Amino acid sequence: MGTVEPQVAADAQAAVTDGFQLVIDALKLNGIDTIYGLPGIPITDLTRRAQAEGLRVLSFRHEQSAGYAASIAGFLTQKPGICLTVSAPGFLNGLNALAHATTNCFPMILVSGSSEREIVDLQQGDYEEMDQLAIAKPLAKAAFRVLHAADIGVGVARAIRAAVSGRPGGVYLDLPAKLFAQTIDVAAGRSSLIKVVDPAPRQIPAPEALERALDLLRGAKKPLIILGKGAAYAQADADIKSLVEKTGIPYLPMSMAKGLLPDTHEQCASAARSFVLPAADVVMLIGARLNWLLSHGKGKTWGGKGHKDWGGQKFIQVDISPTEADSNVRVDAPVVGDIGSCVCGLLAGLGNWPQPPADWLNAIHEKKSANVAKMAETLAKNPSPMNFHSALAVVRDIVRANPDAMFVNEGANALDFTRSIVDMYKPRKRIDVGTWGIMGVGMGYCVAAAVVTRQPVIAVEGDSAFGFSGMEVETICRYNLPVCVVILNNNGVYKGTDINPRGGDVAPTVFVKDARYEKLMEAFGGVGVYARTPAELRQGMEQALRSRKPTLINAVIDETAGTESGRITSLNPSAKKK
Ligand SMILES: Cc1ncc(C[n+]2csc(CCOP(=O)(O)OP(=O)(O)O)c2C)c(N)n1
Ligand SMILES: [Mg+2]
Repeated sequence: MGTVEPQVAADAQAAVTDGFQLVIDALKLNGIDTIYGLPGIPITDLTRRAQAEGLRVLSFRHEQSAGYAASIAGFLTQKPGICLTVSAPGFLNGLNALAHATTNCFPMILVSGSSEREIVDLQQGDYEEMDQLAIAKPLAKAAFRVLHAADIGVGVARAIRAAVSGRPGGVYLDLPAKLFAQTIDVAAGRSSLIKVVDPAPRQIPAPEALERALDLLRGAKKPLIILGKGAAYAQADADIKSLVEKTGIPYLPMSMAKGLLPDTHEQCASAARSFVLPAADVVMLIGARLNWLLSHGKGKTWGGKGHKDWGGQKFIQVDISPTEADSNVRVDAPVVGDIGSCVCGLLAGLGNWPQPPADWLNAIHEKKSANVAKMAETLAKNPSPMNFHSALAVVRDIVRANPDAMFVNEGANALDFTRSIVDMYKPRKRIDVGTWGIMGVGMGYCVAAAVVTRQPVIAVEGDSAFGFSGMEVETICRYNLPVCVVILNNNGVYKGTDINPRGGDVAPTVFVKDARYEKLMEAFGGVGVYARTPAELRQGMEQALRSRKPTLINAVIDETAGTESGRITSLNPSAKKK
């Protein structure tokens, strides 16, 4: 019988599982197949074992990029994007993305290893000592710590529910080093795991709220619909399109809602934005908040006399959160529920819907036509050096020809001009700086967009914006992702012409002149293109989309072309001083 003994021992050994394994099992059980992270103590073996178990583990050069990737994966998939970091400094590098996810309502879980509780709590100076849970809490929708292997299932389940239910957000999950090596009985481990049932339950709006909203909208003389990224997140594309088309109401897409209906749709009022906002009498917000991006629903943008005066509009607000209404101005008809259920309810109640008054539609049409014609004239010019417009006329054509490509955008002028010039044709294609106007999301977004959608990715980046995540071009090359980065290079932040009046150092907004960013991509085996004309840019982009090779096009833009802060010059305190 002696020969059987090793088998018994092996069985006995196999009859336990550990913290590493339970974390992996819990994620897999809940359909999570990708981890965005950066290895090191105490999570290196978690990344190795996750990969060995068939999870896709994408390693970044900086946790911030991994975090942004996870956050946008959450936006695109409605499943929490997982960012995995080491303790203290790694955790802090990921924290920006966690806060970004919470602010933008993207479901994400920052999973971070942490140091020994006993030492951290007595502040005895552990390796990478930090009370991470306390620091994460105010920046996250929820924050949890797991101390026992048997609780990993509950911890992961709670994190998933918190991230995706109701208004989605960033969740922090703290896993101390000791947890990973803890062993428990395999059967007990298995039964401790939870497959989350209905993680983001539908929230049905009240019938009277729908009726109130429809009554208000029906009586409007100058109705307007504003679609926010909450509407894009909801994946209720067909119903949203149907609601807009059946009501015949003009609509404005917020930046990341572009493409929910094609920007070329006849009801799209983007080209007449500064006309419709002050003129509208009833505005229905769908998954859009009245924050700074909509001038808080008041002030001159909305036809108010002073910069804080109400313009007289009545608002209908369709939102998942009951506390969103009245955040800035009175909301006369809040409709609270998930966007899909709300839009479905509104559609059901339309009945014999009267089309909006013709004079309203005609006035918008007139403004639109005039502005579109003016823009066409500007875009047709071919100045030398190239400016934002002549470069973006090329990008606009390429996106029109490749409507399935994902589109990443950050910068100031590089953002604002692109948003207004480059039309989107399909939902959730455009991903950008979001609620905060944050720089640094670029390359992380590119990685996640390529991995999640398997579509080619086009990124239009300011040269400053690109710098925040530029090292991730190595990540893009390593995973051989079909990403075409276009840097609109104007030698600096806003423009490259500032002068330091004292001489010596260059001005704070100015970079090295004629920097050759394309060589960064070549350094890792990708394709670099130096483009000084629209024709060279077009050729580079077409080639990149054909080859699906990682490509970086350094598009040289007139360094005098930008304006201070792009389109938000008015937020600069110096502008307020006047
Ligand atoms: C994390 C972060 N840091 C700083 C800023 C301030 N900021 C706004 S736009 C911008 C860069 C603008 O320059 P660039 O990307 O080159 O765009 P350009 O206007 O030159 O086209 C900066 C630094 C920010 N928004 N986010
Ligand atoms: Mg610039």
